[in-house]
Amino acid sequence: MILMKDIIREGNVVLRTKCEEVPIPLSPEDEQTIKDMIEYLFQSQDEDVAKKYNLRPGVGLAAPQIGVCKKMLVILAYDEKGDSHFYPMINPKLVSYSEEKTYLDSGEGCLSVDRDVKGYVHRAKRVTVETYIYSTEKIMKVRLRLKNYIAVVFQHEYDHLNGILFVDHINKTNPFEIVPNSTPVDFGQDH
Ligand code: K3U
Ligand code: NI
Repeated sequence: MILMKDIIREGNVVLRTKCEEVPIPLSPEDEQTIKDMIEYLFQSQDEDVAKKYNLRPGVGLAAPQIGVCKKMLVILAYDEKGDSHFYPMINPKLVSYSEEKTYLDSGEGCLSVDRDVKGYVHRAKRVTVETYIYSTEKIMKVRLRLKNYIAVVFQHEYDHLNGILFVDHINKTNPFEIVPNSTPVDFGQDH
């Protein structure tokens, strides 16, 4: 089980390293890594388990955040319409992205960044991703089109595989700068 003490924090070189491709089929060790990442996200979103083990809730996790420099990431999140998205990705590749941009009004957070960093992170509103999707039965290569909030979460996690943190994207002199062609993710009024 992954605990907060196992999460690599800002300042560690692992978070600044470009990750390596994962051989398919997965080695038992790589399979255990992605299973552990999946388990962390489910447990961190379960109020009772999170409280018991003092887990910070996450909607995404990338392998370097647990000290493994390999191209694996998991997303477990609800989009702005309330639909659930679960993507355990191996060797994801961002193949295209929109010129139109989006950002989270509340900014972004990161399990690897303990400080509260304010400011907007402008990201592509739509992305196309080619990736292997992990399941215990079989690993499938797919092409996914992600938009709005889920596209933001994907790009945050994908950045981790390339040694980039969300703080790198925030304009230092004007953190709340609005760039051309960028609109906030619309969560409606109940969010
Ligand atoms: O955004 C977070 C959240 C948690 C529970 C419910 C709703 C939202 C927590 S921060 C988070 O999940 C990071 C995870 C990280 F650091 F490991 F990558 C991912 C993320 C946060 C915000 C925007 C995009 C991605
Ligand atoms: Ni992060």
